[in-house]
Amino acid sequence: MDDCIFCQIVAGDIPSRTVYEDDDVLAFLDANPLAPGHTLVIPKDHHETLNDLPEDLGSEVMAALHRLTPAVEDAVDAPASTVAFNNGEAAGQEVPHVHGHIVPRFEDDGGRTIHALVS
Ligand code: IU
Repeated sequence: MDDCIFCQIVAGDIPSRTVYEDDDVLAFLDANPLAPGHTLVIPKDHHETLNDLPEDLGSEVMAALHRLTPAVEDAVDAPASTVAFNNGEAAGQEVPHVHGHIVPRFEDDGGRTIHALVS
């Protein structure tokens, strides 16, 4: 989709800091991180929400989240992370291209919850 910012990142038209890439999935650092290492994991193909995502591609995204979550935690020495999708505009999804958040969490980060992802 020409006007989708994440599709433009996939195409390389907008720079991002790539964390991981394969044929179907891209992971990159969030431009406005809630914590050091805040990473977004997206399917390269444009799908607006999880509801629109073919199951096999959803499995690819989940597999990447599964592999990347401990790697991101290790990279920033975080003991935990919040892993979440805002799924649809009313749920706080601002970019209409499916993306999972990996937000590293720390003992002293104020006990923020998943609601921190909803703007
Ligand atoms: P949300 O779940 O749709 O609310 O999250 C969108 C995220 O995309 C949010 O954390 C933004 O900081 C992030 N983001 C980005 O990394 N690069 C961009 O160019 C834009 C948004 I626009």
